[in-house]
Amino acid sequence: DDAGEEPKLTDGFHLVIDALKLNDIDTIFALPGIPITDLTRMAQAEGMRVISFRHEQHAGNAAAAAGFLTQKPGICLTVSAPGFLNGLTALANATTNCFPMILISGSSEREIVDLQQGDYEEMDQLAIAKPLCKAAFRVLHAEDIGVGIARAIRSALSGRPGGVYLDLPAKLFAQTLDAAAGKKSLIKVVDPAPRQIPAADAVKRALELLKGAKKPLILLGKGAAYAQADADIRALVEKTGIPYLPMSMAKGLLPDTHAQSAAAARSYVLQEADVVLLVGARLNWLLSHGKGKTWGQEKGAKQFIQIDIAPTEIDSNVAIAAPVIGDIGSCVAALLAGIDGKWAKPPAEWTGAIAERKDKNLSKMAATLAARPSPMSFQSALSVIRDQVKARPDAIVVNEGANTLDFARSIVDMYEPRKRLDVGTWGIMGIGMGFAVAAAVVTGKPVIAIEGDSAFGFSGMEVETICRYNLPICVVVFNNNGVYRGTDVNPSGSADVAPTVFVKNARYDKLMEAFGGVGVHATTADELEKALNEAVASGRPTLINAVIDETAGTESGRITSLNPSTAKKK
Ligand code: FYN
Ligand code: ADP
Repeated sequence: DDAGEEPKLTDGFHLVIDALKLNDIDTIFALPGIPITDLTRMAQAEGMRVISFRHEQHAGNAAAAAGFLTQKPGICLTVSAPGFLNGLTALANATTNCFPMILISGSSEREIVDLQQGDYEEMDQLAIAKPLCKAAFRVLHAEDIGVGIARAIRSALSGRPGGVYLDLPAKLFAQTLDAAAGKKSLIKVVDPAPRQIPAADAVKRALELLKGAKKPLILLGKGAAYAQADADIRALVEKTGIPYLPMSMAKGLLPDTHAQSAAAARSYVLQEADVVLLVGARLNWLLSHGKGKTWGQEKGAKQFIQIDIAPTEIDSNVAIAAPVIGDIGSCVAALLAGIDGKWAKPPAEWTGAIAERKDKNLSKMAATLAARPSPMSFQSALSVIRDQVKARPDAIVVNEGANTLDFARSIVDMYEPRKRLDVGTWGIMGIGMGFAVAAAVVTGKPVIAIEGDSAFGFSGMEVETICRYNLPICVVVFNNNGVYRGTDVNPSGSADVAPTVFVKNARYDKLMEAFGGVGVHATTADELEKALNEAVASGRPTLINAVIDETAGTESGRITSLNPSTAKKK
């Protein structure tokens, strides 16, 4: 035997880690367990950041938010069956939001699963994931790991971003391969999100329509925030002089205090505009499907220009007169190229009418914010947060709830792009702590999570995660003793409280203290202000239990009308 050395081997574990690292993915949001516990250990040993959660849904939400913030697919790693299912909610939500993420789940042995012989955590995960995400793959052989990861990355990032499922059966991790062959099998994905240049005639059609508008409006969505074309988007707004409206996660693309923001005249501009340029925003329920009273249908038809990377989005709800298909960076640049010094700004009649509405709403708002009622109102508490964000525009705001969401959206001004993460397209509760952890981990900036007390409950246990990694997150729980408010009464006479009511006067701050963070019980705006200042300045994990008037809050906030009410006569 003349072999001097044993051949160097690698294994499935290391090929997964090496493939991710080769593609500049340095963080995994995970929950260890069979069969991926060693994968988390080894990933950490190999220099990756492994953030380990208490429930997979929050690891998944963290991966989704990381994807939105960085344009790299966020990675969520879970165990099989139940862990996979917990992560799947986040994967489906990411896909709905057009955020790139990859859910990697360990799974049971194919031979047993496919014969349904009852394996440990048996489940045909690939089949279940498929209809809920953008793409789904399974890797059976270690030499295919490189291809599997490459396909997952490309699927998540190219075209309309979304969630991808990658199924890795337990046996795969232990498989060995010659190290050199293993290395050669990995793929560094070149140009994972290729630019898509819009057609010249589509750009021309859009510019002509925009030029002829008497009451033009630009509507910016979270696709525009994701695209990281901030300077060109701002230039498009400013060079055309067209008023713009940001969807909630597009707030801050231009500062909310910008003279051209029509946010405080939202109803008016939606009703009155004649030509609307949509940039990375879908005409879904959040925009009343582009029709009806919200859009002033009785005042005559609107014409839409829509920039989107997904051609099938066009005409999904109403006719789109000028679709511009491509990536937002390329599309906005192409429009800008057609806007010269001779571009006529919109008529003063239009901008003047908006300014008038806006001023009225702004001064109404200023009056409510100045009040200092006891107990605190949503507005008085939010005015404190508004001032803090003004002082620290680099801070990231996470926001969920019903009233807490709706009030915060209009009260807390944002000044920089991608600083606001919220319930998104589904209006989902439970994103709070997952999004907050991701925001802190990938940006290192202070995070302020503005949470309804109900919304917080969905991910509350992750305060332990926040403390464990010592993240600069300040959670403010708007505690009004229940879902929507705390005053509902059980009409039946039985001992149970009403379904929307929680334990009264709960102390969420103690939850943070239990894990070594700072807990503050704030009953006045001054107490809230002091605690928030300290939290942001120190970067210590903090939870402020902000006591809000339990009678405050309407059913479902500003979307009350979505609650069905019976047509049956009482
Ligand atoms: C906005 N407004 C302001 C300001 N900003 N007034 C003064 N100052 C400022 N800075 C005004 C604005 O003109 C509107 O008044 C009103 O405040 C509300 O504005 P908002 O919040 O932008 O608009 P609206 O109508 O609530 O928006 C519709 C929506 C939004 C569907 C896009 O509600 C939304 O994103 N909802 C998500 C809800 C959700 O997911 N909930 C979670 C589930 S809760 P007018 O112009 O007078 O109308 C389960 O129960
Ligand atoms: P909002 O909820 O803020 O209105 P949506 O999530 O409805 O925003 O819309 C985002 C849209 O942006 C989606 O239709 C998506 O296809 C599109 N989009 C996402 N990223 C890009 C991109 N880089 N270029 C073009 N369109 C994009």
